[in-house]
Amino acid sequence: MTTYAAPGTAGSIVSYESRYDHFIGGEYVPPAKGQYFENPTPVTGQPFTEIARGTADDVERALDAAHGAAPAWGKTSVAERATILNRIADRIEANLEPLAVAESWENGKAVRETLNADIPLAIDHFRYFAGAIRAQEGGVSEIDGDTIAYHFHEPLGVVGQIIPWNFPILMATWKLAPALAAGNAVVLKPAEQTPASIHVLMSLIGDLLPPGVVNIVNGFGVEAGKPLASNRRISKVAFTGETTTGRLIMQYASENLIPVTLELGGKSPNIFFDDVASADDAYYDKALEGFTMFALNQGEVCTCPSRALIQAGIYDRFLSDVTERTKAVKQGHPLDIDTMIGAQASNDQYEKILSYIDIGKQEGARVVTGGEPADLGGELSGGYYVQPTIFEGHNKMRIFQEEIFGPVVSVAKFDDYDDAIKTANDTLYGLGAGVWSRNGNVAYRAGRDIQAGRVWVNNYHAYPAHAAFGGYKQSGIGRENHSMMLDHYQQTKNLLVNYSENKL
Ligand code: TXE
Repeated sequence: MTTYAAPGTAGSIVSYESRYDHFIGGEYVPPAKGQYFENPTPVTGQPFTEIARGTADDVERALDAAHGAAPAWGKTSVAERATILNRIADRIEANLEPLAVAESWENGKAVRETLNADIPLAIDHFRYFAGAIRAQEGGVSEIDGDTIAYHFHEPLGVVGQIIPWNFPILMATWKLAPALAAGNAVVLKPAEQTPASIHVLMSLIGDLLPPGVVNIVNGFGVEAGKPLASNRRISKVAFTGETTTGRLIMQYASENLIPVTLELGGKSPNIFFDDVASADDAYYDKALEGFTMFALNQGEVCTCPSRALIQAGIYDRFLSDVTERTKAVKQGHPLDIDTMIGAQASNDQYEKILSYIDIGKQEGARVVTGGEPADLGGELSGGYYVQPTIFEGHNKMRIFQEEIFGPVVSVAKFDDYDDAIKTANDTLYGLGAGVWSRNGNVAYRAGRDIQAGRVWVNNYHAYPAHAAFGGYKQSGIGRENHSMMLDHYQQTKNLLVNYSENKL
């Protein structure tokens, strides 16, 4: 068994600074108001570093730097930008283990996930957008024999980005890679729960970018996020977070008439049709695994398959098998490579999840397994651990309708195809969904009938860089990943040229 040494202890491959300022114009800048806040690790609940508490003055300073850098950056050749993005990817790859440990320590997630998913996906994302911008072409329309309409892609200029705490480095990457590829300068605000991971990342890649192209302002939502999102000096705002916060971001943006992309909450259905259990084979095993993915990343995923719908014919057997599988999920120290589920990212999130577990019990849902905080003893007693929990109930319950964002799945039975689709779509959200069937026609039709931006068929929780990701309904606006994301960071210049030398 491998256990990485905790940052700050002997043998650790990560050392955090004792304090992180803002990263502005290529250097570390103390907060204008001189205030800092403590950053605890959810692994033990103990503070491990302190962070500059950003305010509007810091945002303005970062915007000054970004505006200073944007014109030159926007004029670099795509080959040059692609080379820089590839260098960033290489630098991250060379530091995969320290970054994985840094993110686990700050967020509480299992290091096997950061090593095998979060950081490799971030590397691939930078490489993908390096390629996508090289491959992008403009358009030419022949209006008549003398007149041509050229369509050029131009950057927006300076963009604002606000990210959450559930995948700090990957969420920063999803925002930064397309924005930089398209030639924009950025001011990014990390979540107040996980800013240090972003600074560990910037300490590794900051020197690869011209000063001012990427600026990081730390701080809280209203104090630092609002002055950024509502600022007249940004040309676009990209946000990932809660749906209610997304509404505010859109209000701010409407004042300045700038575009928004929003990745918001979800309550994703994961549907298992009867034929899943027609044989006891590798496919059935994969489906069981697909169910337990509700606990992946401690359930702190906007596409968490938090509503499992199981067809009546296999209901008892399937629920029994997935319950055994869920009980076998190893919960423990996030830096132990065998750990499958670690700590919730913050005390607030821990309390929120436990309150939803209480709500589920009060609503009359049956706890099939879990349903309690997990006390792992020793130094982990101060951390934020929750048992993977399966509830059985019905889709009108709050635990089926509201985003819990924890390792909690609510299970209901369905009779036939129409019943499954009706229940799946009976939600405010439309971010992700899963469909499990050996019958290609059923799987295809269900995939088309579910109102969600991403439907996984016979798999779940895969996030390749070249597959579009985003929400229907109240799960958001716009898409991330895929080359179509470049559209959200560019504007089209149309040059309408008449080459005739004759009089009009
Ligand atoms: O989200 P917020 P929180 C959901 C999840 C979670 C809940 C609350 O259900 O339990 O949201 O999490 C910044 N102007 N998701 O409170 O507040 C904030 O500082 C500008 C789903 O963390 O939306 C942080 O950087 N910015 C989600 C970011 O917004 C503001 C991931 C997200 O914080 C702001 C995270 C304001 N007025 C939570 N208020 C997903 N879709 O994956 C806050 N912020």
